[in-house]
Amino acid sequence: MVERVRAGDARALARAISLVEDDAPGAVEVLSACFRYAGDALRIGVTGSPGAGKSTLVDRLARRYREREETVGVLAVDPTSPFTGGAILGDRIRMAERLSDAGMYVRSMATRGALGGLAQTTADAVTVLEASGKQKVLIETVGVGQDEVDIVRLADVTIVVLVPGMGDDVQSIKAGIMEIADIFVINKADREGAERVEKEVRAMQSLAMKHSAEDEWVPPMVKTVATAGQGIEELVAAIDRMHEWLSEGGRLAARRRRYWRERIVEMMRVALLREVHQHGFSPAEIEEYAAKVEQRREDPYKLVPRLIAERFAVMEEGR
Ligand SMILES: Nc1nc2c(ncn2[C@@H]2O[C@H](COP(=O)(O)OP(=O)(O)O)[C@@H](O)[C@H]2O)c(=O)[nH]1
Ligand SMILES: [Mg+2]
Repeated sequence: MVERVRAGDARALARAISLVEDDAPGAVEVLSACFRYAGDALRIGVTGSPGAGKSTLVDRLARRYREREETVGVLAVDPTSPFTGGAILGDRIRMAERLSDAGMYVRSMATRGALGGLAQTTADAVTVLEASGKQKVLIETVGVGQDEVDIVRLADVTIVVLVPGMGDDVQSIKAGIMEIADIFVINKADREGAERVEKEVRAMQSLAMKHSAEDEWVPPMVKTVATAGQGIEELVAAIDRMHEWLSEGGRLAARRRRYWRERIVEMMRVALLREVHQHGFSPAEIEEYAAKVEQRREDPYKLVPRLIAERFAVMEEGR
């Protein structure tokens, strides 16, 4: 399967990502095989409020890269509508015309992975996309919860999409998004108030920059009208500049190391949880402990460490 993925076979790619998404048997082997061929793509995260125009932008960016004859993988992560699939369906239709292009692969991720969560599943899907030789991987995600911030961390370049008339949203940008933004896009610049958003972000930037180091990247601001393809060229140029900057002095490597520091710990957590699940602790057993704790026949603060110690003993014996 991995050989076919590497050859760019879209069906094999789809199957491999599904395998990973479902955490099906063989998923780890596929990922491990893919990992050897991953790491060469530029990962571009696009985040922002629902309706900001992320999908429209991603579609435009993807087209532009295809014009430059670069291969593109797109992951649209939208945890806000896992059941109705509203936005996701829209994305699919919009992207459908690109399905016949072998140099491009588009995928919606709407499921939450069993133990690792959406961020891990997305990261794993990116690994598969990279193994397929995609040069640019675009990851679209709604910038709301922690899961989404974790998804963005996996990107080499993070684009934060803002729109005029957000009002209080600018306050929430201050909170977290300011730190993760490498490039600001002010989309829907055809609407009233684009200048105001720009001014507000610049004001926040100049405050933040008083504390920043000399050689730090100053996130540029690009105004776009995604629906009309306006500003896309400037955005692509900004991404290229960021890519160049990252490539100098080992910055990209440092960024990815920082990511892996967190990811490895997260993978350990998941691996441990998996061990715990696999070595007993059936729901019935948990139910029994729950009842005992509720009846105050067990102290959970003593019970859990004891159970863990017992389980580790079992794991050791199993080796
Ligand atoms: N006026 C205007 N509408 C836009 C622009 N970009 C996207 N839209 C529209 O905004 C809506 C949401 O776009 P979409 O890309 O699905 O946003 P997402 O939820 O962030 O992915 C759609 O109806 C788009 O056609 C823009 O630059 N100007
Ligand atoms: Mg979207």
